[in-house]
Amino acid sequence: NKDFLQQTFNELAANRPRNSNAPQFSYGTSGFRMESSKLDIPLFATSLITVLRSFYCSEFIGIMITASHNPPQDNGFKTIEPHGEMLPHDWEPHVTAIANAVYEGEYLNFEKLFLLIADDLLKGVALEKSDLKIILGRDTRDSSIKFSTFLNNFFNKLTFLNKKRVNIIDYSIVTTPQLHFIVRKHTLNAENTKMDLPKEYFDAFFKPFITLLAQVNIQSFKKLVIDCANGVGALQLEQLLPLYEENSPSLKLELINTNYQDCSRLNVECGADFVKTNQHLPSGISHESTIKSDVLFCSLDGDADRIIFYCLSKDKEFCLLDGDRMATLIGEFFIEKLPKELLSLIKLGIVQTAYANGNSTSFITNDLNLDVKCAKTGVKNLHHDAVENFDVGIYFEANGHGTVVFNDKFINALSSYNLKQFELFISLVNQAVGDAITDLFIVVAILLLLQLDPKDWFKKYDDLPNKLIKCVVPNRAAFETYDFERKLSKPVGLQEKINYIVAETDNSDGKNRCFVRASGTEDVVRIYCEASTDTRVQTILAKVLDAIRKATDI
Ligand code: G16
Repeated sequence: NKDFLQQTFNELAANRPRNSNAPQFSYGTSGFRMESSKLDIPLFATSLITVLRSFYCSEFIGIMITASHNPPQDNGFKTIEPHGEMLPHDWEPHVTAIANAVYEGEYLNFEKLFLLIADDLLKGVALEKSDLKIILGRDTRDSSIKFSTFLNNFFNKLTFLNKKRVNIIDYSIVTTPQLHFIVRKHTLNAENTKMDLPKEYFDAFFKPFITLLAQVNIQSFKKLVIDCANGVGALQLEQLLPLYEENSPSLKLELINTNYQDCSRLNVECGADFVKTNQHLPSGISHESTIKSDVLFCSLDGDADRIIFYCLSKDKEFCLLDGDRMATLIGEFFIEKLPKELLSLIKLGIVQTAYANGNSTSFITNDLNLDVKCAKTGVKNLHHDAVENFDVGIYFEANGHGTVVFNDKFINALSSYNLKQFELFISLVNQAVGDAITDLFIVVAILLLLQLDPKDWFKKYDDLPNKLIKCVVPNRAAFETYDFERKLSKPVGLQEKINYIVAETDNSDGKNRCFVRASGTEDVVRIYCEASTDTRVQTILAKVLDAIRKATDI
């Protein structure tokens, strides 16, 4: 297959500059992600690492084509492991290296590089016995169809040339968490043929949700308005709604921003990222909804892997119920519903990132008395830390991306108590990955089981005023961090300036906090700041922005 691979790579790389101006690709926070016209080489690199990974694991490997919260013109790819996790950290540099093959004379050094990597990674793997097993999924973006067609053609051609058995299962348009779920299901069930994904997914999570709803008295709120970001979440929830209504629950569901057919509207003025960053309602919320006080709102993002809740106070003020609030709510629910004796046997804790509001971290430590860990941005990092540190690990990024993971020790301990409703509750959790739809079920179930009004959920603690902004810089790779991304080691001298700005702005209560890091999904650096007043936040941000501009000569 060597010639075929080299030829494909050369074709895709035909326009790649031969000098140091060639773009540098990086398999970042969530795989490759950028403006879709630049993605040909990253797509090829992703398909090759998937081939190697499938041979290595001798199992199905998934590829999801999505740029999630990014604007409609972007796209991206990430691979999914047999049990639903992300690509292992130590394989990331290899896929990055393949994408960054450079010219040696007339030819790209791709072939040499790829063979070296393949030899190294597949040492000791009995290749003659392994078949290629790949599962594909995509979001609703226009460019996703083109990439999906390339992958299908490419893998099929590989079969033909290599006389290997290739099993490609294409699930077409799915949410990212659904693809994680189905890859895991194929592996666990040793299933080699296409499954009925909507049925499997809804049987696993939706049926227990309906059963739970039938057991509770719906009082704390009467309606849930779901902003679908004009993405794939709309398509999936529209299939679910009639089934939901068949059971005539007294909690009404209303879907808004459901135009997934028009990709130009994806994530525009709506969706989880928009609501969290701007801290206000998305477009499409009806006046009628906002005047009623018993309405809870939520927003999914473009591929339905994150969710943000919000409600309006009696004075119609916007109350954001973000990932920090979901983590604390779930923590509180476990503490309240599990017997003390059981809690004393297990390690229950929460994983956050540097973006977590300082007051949420204090609430976890001081009010919930739970252990809290900080991880680098990226659910893969939080997932890892939750599994490594806790028997029940609750992990959420402030942006609404997260889930809960349990180990066998917890499940065994739980089984010795007769807690049927709690067992039903934990079956709502998609442990493979953060999932907006199952997180929706979890949060609604907890609010109803605790009879907690969303406004009272909001009053559990006060967020410190905060703001997250973006800044376009000439080269975001020049920004390097340490201490879980809370400090910059490069550009040299910038961290000292940020420290000075944070200290010189009125900081009598020591609450000022500001950090800068390069995004792994957008071509920007992100600046986060929190303090006791909005004025302090604005002052710090303006000065830090200025310091970044000077440090990068914009
Ligand atoms: C992805 C990751 C998240 C991360 C977000 C922003 O979300 O899965 O873990 O928080 O990007 O990352 P960054 O700040 O590096 O751009 P999504 O929903 O876009 O897949």
